[in-house]
Amino acid sequence: MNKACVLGLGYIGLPTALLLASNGYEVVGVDINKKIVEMINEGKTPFNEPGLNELLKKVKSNFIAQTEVEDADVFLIAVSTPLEKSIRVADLEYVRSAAENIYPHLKRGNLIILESTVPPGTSEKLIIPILEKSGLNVGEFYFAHCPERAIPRKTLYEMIHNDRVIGGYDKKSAELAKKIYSLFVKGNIYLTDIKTAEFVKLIENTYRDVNIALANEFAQIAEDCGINIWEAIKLANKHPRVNILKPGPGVGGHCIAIDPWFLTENSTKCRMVSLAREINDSMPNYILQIARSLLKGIKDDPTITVFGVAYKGNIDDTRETPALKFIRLAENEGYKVKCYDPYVKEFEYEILDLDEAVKGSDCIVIIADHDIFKDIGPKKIAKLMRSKNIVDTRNLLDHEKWRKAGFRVKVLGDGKQ
Ligand code: SAJ
Repeated sequence: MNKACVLGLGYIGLPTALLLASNGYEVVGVDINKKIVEMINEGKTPFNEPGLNELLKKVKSNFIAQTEVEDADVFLIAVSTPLEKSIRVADLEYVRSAAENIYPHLKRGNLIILESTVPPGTSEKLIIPILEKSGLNVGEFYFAHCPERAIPRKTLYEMIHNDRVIGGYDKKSAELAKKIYSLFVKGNIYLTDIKTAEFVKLIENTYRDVNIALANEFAQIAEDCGINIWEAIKLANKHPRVNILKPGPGVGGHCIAIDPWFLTENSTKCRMVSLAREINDSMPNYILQIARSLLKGIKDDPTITVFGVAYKGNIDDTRETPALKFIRLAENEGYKVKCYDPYVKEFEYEILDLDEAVKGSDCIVIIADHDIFKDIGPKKIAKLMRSKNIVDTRNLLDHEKWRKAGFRVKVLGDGKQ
């Protein structure tokens, strides 16, 4: 087996394809988006990820991007699985279509690996039957699910160093997939059945979502109790078995804000799972409540400046960002909203430069915790703003410095202020 066809050249598919190519595979990367394919073939990556550009240049001789699937020994599916938001059901159209595009090329002995996150049972109920339209039965071709685990900004590092879980249709499928991942994975590789692997991925992200929800609830309780949650969490985490996560303006990103809902498709017992989602989804409303208290009395075009529209700090990714909900809610209440984000190039709202974004504004609200915000001097900003208010939802800034420059500062979860 030495030729792979990777379907989906996004945040997971592209780095995986390049890692395979840099480890001896001849790789064809497939994406339906012509623009992305052209960019990649010109040696440019469509998103920022440390090390990815360099890797793309390195594998030039045995990697090509194109829009059509072709024959290969291994087919790896890494397309996205969005959520149909109004009904909270996985939209499996892209994985379904990937399988439809693969089956005409399937030959006995080929291996198909699904990396995309799916509700438990999807591989067996939906994907394998499509692949069997090739006239081959699973067993004649091999099938494995190996959910991705890499975090943006550290994707390549984590793809190489994290442990992986592989669910195989049978032992041979799992072993074949393991052999391929072993080419670049330095972590341990654990084998199981397909449905368990699908479930494991979902409970990993749900675990994080529930724990962020707990931190967000603690932040609100702390405010009621006159406690600073950031100090309290730091102290609680000195306990050897406690590790409370950080409160914030809500959970974004393509995975944690979505995957927990996939668990709810086959079970009616997802109470904590759903509640955590709702708590995290309500955080933009809570942050607006804080901003509203600072903006009281400003009648003439009250204006909010959002710092950081990315879904988290130091990245340019705005998928499912809580900033969007915050902005919509603020606009619905009649606030004018301006955005500043030094990382993000494309967003539903115009991204302004710093001076323009704060000029005439009444309140800064930090949504994404970009470290670069710590270097901003409050004195200069104070001169440009109409009213000097700031809401720090990430406990990012040196608050004393901002207070000295005349700002009223509200920190999420600080009941002492
Ligand atoms: N967040 C908080 N408080 C925290 C940690 C995170 O509010 O203490 C927020 C972030 O600001 C962000 C969201 O949660 O809006 C998610 O960020 P994240 O860093 O927790 O995770 P992602 O979405 O970037 O990546 C996750 C990872 N999953 C886990 O850590 C269990 C990653 O390993 C997965 O590969 C990825 O989802 C995925 O693609 O499934």
